Amino acid sequence: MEKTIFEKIQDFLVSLKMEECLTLIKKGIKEKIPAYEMIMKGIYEAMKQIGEKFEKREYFLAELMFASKITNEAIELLKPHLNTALETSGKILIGTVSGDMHDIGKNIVGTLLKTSGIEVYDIGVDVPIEVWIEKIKEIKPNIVGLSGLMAASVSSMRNTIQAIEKNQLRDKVKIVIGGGTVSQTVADQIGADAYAYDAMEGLKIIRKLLD
Ligand code: B12
Repeated sequence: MEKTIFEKIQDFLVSLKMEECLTLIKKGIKEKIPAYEMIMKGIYEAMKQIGEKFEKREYFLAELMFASKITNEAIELLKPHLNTALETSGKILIGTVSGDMHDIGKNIVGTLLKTSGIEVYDIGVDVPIEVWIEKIKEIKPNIVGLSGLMAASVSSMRNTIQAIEKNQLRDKVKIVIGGGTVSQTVADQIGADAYAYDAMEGLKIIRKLLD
């Protein structure tokens, strides 16, 4: 059986064939394959496989960095083709916590939320606690989304939430966490309101919190 376009995107991305991967995505766009599906069934699945290769020491940092370059370029190509809701329904401040530079997952979540009508303020990676506080005061988001992929990010998340409490901002925002090393248990332990396993679940949870 011939492989689906999503499987082909996965194959090109996992084998780090940048030009082939981006050309296929452009073809998918032309053929009106839903952009969101190309992200979730193609890119997201490929990044999981790349993560496994890193764990098995088949891939090293150079390969990971190149894969993230391809991923970010692919998402830029797909962004304009994600359906966008017309009305905005709330604001989220999203970023990767202090000490952590991983941003592919956060970027996917941000893109998906944007297309569903949520105003997204992405403050980047390795965000210091003071910046979270300053931005919460300035933007007054309904939701704060903390992303973190490393074991050390759990304590960064906890410290960020404690600072939000200390600054008397905790009752003004709902806090959602996501990323490889976190879970519902972690969310309960560090005082977040919710945990999301992936972008789609994040969207559902955030929509519920905004109701
Ligand atoms: C790509 C990658 C990198 C790239 C990152 C590029 C980039 N621009 O992001 C590079 C090469 C730079 C990198 C660097 C490092 N990495 Co790295 N990296 C990865 C890898 C392979 C994939 C991560 C990824 O992008 N996944 C794909 C995305 C789509 O998935 P995701 O992030 O989980 O996001 C989804 C959900 O979690 C959720 N989500 C995520 N955030 C949020 C937020 C909210 C609010 C919500 C609702 C949902 C949500 O939705 C997303 C979409 O569905 C992982 C392995 C893995 N299995 O995860 C290691 C991994 C995270 N890295 C790891 C390590 C150790 C490092 C380095 C320290 C390596 C080194 N020795 O230098 C450095 C860290 C630098 C730093 N200070 O951050 C470890 C962490 C181990 C640990 N438990 O602490 C991992 C787990 C690999 C491993 N098994 O050892 N890495």
